[in-house]
Amino acid sequence: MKTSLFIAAPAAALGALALAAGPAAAQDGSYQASLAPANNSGTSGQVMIDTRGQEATITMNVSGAAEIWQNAPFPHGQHIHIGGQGICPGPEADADGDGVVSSPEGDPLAGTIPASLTLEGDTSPASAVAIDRFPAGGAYSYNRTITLDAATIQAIQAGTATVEVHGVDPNLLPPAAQQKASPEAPSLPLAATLSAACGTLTASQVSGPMPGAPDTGIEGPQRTGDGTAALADAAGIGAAAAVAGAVALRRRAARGD
Ligand SMILES: [Cu+2]
Repeated sequence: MKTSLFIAAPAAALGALALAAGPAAAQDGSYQASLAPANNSGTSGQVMIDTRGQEATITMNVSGAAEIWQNAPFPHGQHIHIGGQGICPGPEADADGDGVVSSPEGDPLAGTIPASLTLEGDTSPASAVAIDRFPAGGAYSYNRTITLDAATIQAIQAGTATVEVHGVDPNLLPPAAQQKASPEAPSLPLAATLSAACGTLTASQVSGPMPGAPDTGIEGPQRTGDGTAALADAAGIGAAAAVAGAVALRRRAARGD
């Protein structure tokens, strides 16, 4: 297929859809967050979450993270947080003045943990500090499909869910914080569980890959992040435009735009 033939059509279609798009919540969706450094960590990253029912495929890329801990790759606990304000806490959340924002200090803003983004096994809050089952090292990629509970899906859709990566190089912390134990895992130093990067999940502008759609796209998009497929049908927009749109979206997703 020559996609160049379709460049104009999807642009027009998407423009019309933007006007038609209402607040209707899609059951399935694509969400993303940019992880910004917390606690002077220098850690940042990107998160993409594609939901299908309560199944969520989570893709993360993290860099600038603490590299070594006890002569091994530094483990980085990572979670979805909900039930707060969907805000990543800044330095002003440091209630005890030790120069860092601990999880108890930050959780009223970021929320508490409904899901631990482990590499394998349990993903419940019980695995929040299961440091032997999290990614480790200074830079990593993560991909896993897990089941989320209804409250978590709801929070993600509402824009009140955050993703946090934990574990900061102790050398980057103020002296007062270097000596402390972790509030959530007293056998670990505070640095091991401090938030290192955080981002608020928001609906993606562009839907993620559509694994259910055949390459020809004849049947049209199987799912989108914002219900554009349903709207396309409702608006009576031609199948060719929908197909071309799907191709364009997939290409953009493949490029990582
Ligand atoms: Cu967390």
